[in-house]
Amino acid sequence: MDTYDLITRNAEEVVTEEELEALADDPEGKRAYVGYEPSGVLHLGHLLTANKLIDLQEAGFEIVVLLADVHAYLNGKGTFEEIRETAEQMREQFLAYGLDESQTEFVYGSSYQMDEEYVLDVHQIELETSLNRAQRAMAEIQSGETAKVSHVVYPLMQALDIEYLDVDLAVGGLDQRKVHMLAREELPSLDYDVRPALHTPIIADLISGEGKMSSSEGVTISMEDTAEDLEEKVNSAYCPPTRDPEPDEDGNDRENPVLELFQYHVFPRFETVVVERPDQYGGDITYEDYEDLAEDLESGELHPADAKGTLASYLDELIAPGRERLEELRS
Ligand code: IYR
Repeated sequence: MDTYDLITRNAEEVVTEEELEALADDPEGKRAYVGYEPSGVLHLGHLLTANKLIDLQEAGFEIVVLLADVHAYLNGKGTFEEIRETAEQMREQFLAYGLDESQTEFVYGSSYQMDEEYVLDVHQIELETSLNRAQRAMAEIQSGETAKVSHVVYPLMQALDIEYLDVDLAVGGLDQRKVHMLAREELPSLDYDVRPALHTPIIADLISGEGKMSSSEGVTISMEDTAEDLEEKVNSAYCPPTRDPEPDEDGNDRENPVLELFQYHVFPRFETVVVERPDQYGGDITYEDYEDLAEDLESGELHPADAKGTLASYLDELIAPGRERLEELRS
């Protein structure tokens, strides 16, 4: 796979393609980052962006993981002390999951976000940005019903992080796009450069196949799940054997969470996927790419129960090292 294809595979949106192409032409020593509000246990939402970080490492990028402790605090996620404690666990789980330690720098937001220079820049960008704009940028990130003053400072700081961490690329879920757009618009007013952004999709809820899968709503899969939990969750997942006849507004006719998990979580991390079946049901099938598996499921060649069993065991393999690390940390 060429570098551009590798770094953009499974991305929902790239802003802009030309800027990403320029990075792909010369990736050595380039820096890409994702920020995470610390939480004790990683779930699939975190792992989706982590998969992209692993692709970027394979392409030669250096990775910065921002442990966004101040942002979590501004978003009402707990006391500063509590947040700091979970950040360390988060770092350990990312490393266990497969980020290459020698190519990953973990940075606490609080290590520079209280510096005088940063704080003055926050105030300058506050002066440049309308209240309305900042609130809109937070619509998909804000936790809690009531918008607090902290919620409008949050996206402005996230925009500045791009400059202060000296990164060439900002990565995030599609829920981060409005913050990245705000950054592209406002950083030049502080004489800082615009950087490209890459957004991963939001995966459908496991059970309904709609909306987003996150820890706060619906069912998600996390680093804490045992093999049995995974089997149970995957077995109850929505998995229509045929394509949805009514595409959603993006023209997507395939909101099958089982297929999405194969596409975004399993195939990027395994060269081949083997569905084990007894001989009387056709024997094992080996897939080298996602499309072949999706076609077989949709044509009836692959039974949803076999797809689900296979999915649960590959997910188990992916999360087992992180799950073990968490157990060690807690004992
Ligand atoms: N807004 C992110 C957390 C975050 C991301 C980046 I990139 C930052 O520079 C700061 C915070 C979230 O919703 O988790």
